[in-house]
Parts: sequence; C-alpha cells; structure tokens
Amino acid sequence: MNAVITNPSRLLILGARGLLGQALVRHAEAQSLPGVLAWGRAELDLRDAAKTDAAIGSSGAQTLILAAARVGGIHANSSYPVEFLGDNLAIYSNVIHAAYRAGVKRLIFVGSNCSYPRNAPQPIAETSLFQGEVEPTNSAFAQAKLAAIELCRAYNQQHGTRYLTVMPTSLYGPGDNYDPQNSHVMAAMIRRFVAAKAAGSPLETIWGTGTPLRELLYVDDGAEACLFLAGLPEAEFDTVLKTSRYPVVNIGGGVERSIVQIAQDVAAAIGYDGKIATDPSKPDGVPRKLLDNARMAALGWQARTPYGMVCAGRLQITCRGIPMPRHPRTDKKTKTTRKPAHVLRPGRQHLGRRRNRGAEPRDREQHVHHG
Ligand code: NAP
Ligand code: UVW
Repeated sequence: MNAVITNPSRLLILGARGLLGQALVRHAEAQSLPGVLAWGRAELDLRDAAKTDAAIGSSGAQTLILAAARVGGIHANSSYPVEFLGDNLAIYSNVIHAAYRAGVKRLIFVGSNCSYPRNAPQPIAETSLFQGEVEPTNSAFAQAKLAAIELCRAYNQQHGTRYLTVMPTSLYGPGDNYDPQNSHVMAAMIRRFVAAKAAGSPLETIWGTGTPLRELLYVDDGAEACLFLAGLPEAEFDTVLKTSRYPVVNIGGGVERSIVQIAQDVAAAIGYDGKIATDPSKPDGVPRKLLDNARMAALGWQARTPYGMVCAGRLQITCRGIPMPRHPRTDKKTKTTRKPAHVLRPGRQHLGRRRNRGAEPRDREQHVHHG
C-alpha cells in the first residue's frame, strides 16, 4: 500500500513550520522531490493579499499544499472568534486566488474533521459536509474552512481548476504545538503529564467528562496522505475531485480513543503514576468524530503507523522534543533554539528558522483542543 505515486511537480508547502507542515517537509525531503518550496509565516504573511499574490505568482509552483491556518484550542477559539474567522478567511481566499492567477495545477487545501456537522452519522462520510450545524466551540474556525471548501469547488466549476480539500482526523507527533491555549488533545496531554510528573503531582484533572472519542493519526501518515493525493495520476486525481459535489477526501484510518484513554496512554508513556480525574463542569467538545476512510482506502492508501506500543515510543520521542518551558513572548531565546528547518524563502533561496513551539503553562487548567 501507499507506494504507487508519482512525484508532485514543483511543490509549494504553506504552513511549513506547523505540525503538519513540518511533516510535509520531512516527507518531501525523504522523497527527494526537486525544487520544493516550504514557507512559514516569517517568509510570507498570507493575510497580505498583494504579497501573497506576488510571492505565489513568482514561485513557479505547480502543486500547492495549504497547511497554514490560525489554529487554536477551545479557549482561544471561544475568546477570539473574529480572528479565527477573519484571519483564516483571508489566508484561504488570498492563497486560493493567488494559486488561480499563478496557474497552479493542483491545490490541496487542508480542511479539518471539525468542519463536519456535530451530529454527523459515524463514521463521517465526505457527503455529510454542510448537512448540519458544526460544534459551537469552534464554529468560527470551522466556518472559515467551509467557506474555503466552497471556494475550491467554485473555482473548479467556474475556472476548471483542480483544487482538492483533504479532511484529516486529529493529528499528533513531533513538532506539535504545546502552548496550553492552542494545543491539540495529544500535545496538551503530553505537556500536562510531563509537568505533572516533574512536579510529583498526585492528581491531575482533565477537562470534561473524559468520554468523547477522538480518532488519532500520526502526523507523518497525514503528510504522506497529502503527498500521495498531490502525486496521484491525472485520471485518479480527477476522479477524486468529482466523486461528490464537494471536492473533498477524508484522511482517517487512525485509532479511536476516549479522552480519558488518551490521558492514560500519555501518562503511561511518560511514567506519570498519579491519579487522573475528570471535571464534567468543563466543555467536552464533539462527542465523536470518526472519519470514513473508504475513499482513501479505495485509492490504495492506508495509515501505516500503529498506535499502542509504537505510539508510546513515539510519545517519548515527542516528549523529549519539548523544549525547556519558556514563554515565547517573554524570552527571545525560544525563537531561535531549535534546529533550522529546510525552508526556502520566497525570493531569497536560503534556509529559514523553525520557531520554538513550547510555551510556559499560564495556568493549571487544560484548555485542551479536543480537535
Ligand atoms: P499549526 O501547527 O498551528 O500550523 C499552522 C501553521 O500556519 C503555523 O505554523 C503558522 O506558521 C502558519 N500560519 C498561521 N497564520 C499564518 C499567516 N497569517 N501567514 C502564514 N502562515 C501562517 O497547525 P497544524 O496542526 O499543523 O494544522 C495545519 C492545518 O491542518 C490546519 O489547517 C488545521 O486546521 C489542519 N488540521 C490539523 C489537525 C491537527 O490535529 N493538528 C487535524 C485536522 C486538520 P508559523 O509557525 O510560521 O507562524
Ligand atoms: C479543530 O478541530 C478546531 O482544529 P484542527 O483542524 O486544527 O484540528
């Protein structure tokens, strides 16, 4: 499985310092793809329409993966819905329009499982899109994704472009964001239990009932799936685009665990032996969001990285990657302490720097992004 792909031509990765973006860069390098461009925000703020148009226009990109977005946890999403909607609408519309003007041949827009209706039948098929209300705690974020999905569909219809949205399930792995306000469930748990173990805490309380289920996919599998789609032969790519009204494909096939189980998995991997309690007064988020992976399976792709013991090994690796806790805004060292990423800057073809993704916990509460 997963072997039959052609190389995406002249690939541009946007959001290259994010969790998924770093994995995309790793895989592009491992496949020795020629002429890959990988940009983070430092190279190009995608909210700036003119600069985005100029940079993508002169990039020579034939294939573009849009993995940049303003991403945050339940707390951040609830506190700053204007920014989550406004920034992401700007990023998505600027990039999609610039890609059209630049004649980009294939665009892979990274959507999210959170854009499906909160009560979608499980496992969630691509045809469930727009069939109900999204989870209110991340509504602004999810609606920006839905607008971008519609925009891709509209460009395909009106201009004959070939823009595809991928809908990954919850990702975890090295390079995750450990900021307590902005982290996804696995990273939030890792941070929490690393700190609990270091403090010798006898009891850790996690938000909500602990019963919601999350499907977890190792980020390298998610990146591999994006590149697999980007490199599909023409006819197969067109079939994926036209399978349903919206040109969308799920990237699932991970393992499903409850929030409490994830906490236990992480605690065991880290060696935290205190008690774990739940706080049902705090929000749960969506009760379940298991993706139907049938379309990817039919194309011959499936997730490779098993959970369980392998996950424990991966978690230990990930934990070792957590830098000494410092707040990025109060300690300039945090911006430059990590190994440089292989990032080619627009117009200046030299290495960029990966930002430090750790942060000082601001409080003892867990603003876990149950995404
Ligand atoms: P992430 O680690 O926060 O990465 C997002 C990246 O977007 C950041 O590294 C940031 O760049 C970049 N960015 C933000 N604002 C930008 C701007 N104005 N201009 C240019 N770049 C900007 O998030 P992720 O987890 O990799 O997620 C990537 C995509 O996958 C998102 O669309 C997310 O919704 C989707 N997704 C993620 C998951 C998951 O579990 N992680 C699941 C499903 C879907 P800098 O670092 O350079 O500032
Ligand atoms: C949410 O689920 C809110 O975000 P992401 O797409 O980053 O997982």
